[in-house]
Amino acid sequence: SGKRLRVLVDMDGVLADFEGGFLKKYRARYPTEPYITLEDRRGFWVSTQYGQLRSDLCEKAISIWESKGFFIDLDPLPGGVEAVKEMAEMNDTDVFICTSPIKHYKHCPHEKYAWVEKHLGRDFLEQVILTRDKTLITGDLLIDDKPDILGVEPNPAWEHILFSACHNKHLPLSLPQRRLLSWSDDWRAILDSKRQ
Ligand code: UMP
Repeated sequence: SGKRLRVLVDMDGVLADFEGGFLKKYRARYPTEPYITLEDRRGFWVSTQYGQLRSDLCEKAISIWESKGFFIDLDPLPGGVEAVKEMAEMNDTDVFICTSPIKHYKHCPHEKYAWVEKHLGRDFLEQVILTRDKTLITGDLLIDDKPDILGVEPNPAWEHILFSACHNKHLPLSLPQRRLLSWSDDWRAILDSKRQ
């Protein structure tokens, strides 16, 4: 009983394998340039770490996700699509996919919708929220791999659950922040902990 639970689920790094897709296409396009293995990734911004490796590699990295086909070609992360479908079928539960498009808008917003249609079905397009500021969106939970989710709202409605990724797994968890280690981890218990 009580009110419905609203869960916001991030896309890149949570449902779609942004890091794996990036590295594969970067190495194919720039086979002679240095790269950062997923094991050595640190920090949310791929472009920042590539820029630290060599300054011109920042824009080469950016060229990868600004290219046509980058976002639609991302593989689903293990268990993510299944978890979101199961969540959406749960009683008193609303699920939204909350994702920030890149500012180079030629391909990304279109391909994010196309990815949802391809992997979750046409009806799921109703659940897509594209925003550059997730603090404005109300929800009980936001499952996201970005450690710091900031915007104009200083007190967002949601509790941020940090979804583990190659770039954040070494970070000490700033209490009381909770983590979801993968979609094999107990996401159902996290949802239940927020129900009235
Ligand atoms: N992104 C960048 N630069 C990076 C890494 C990611 O612009 O170095 C993009 C990819 C996603 C967006 O479109 O940022 C992150 O969106 P969220 O995962 O926070 O929704």
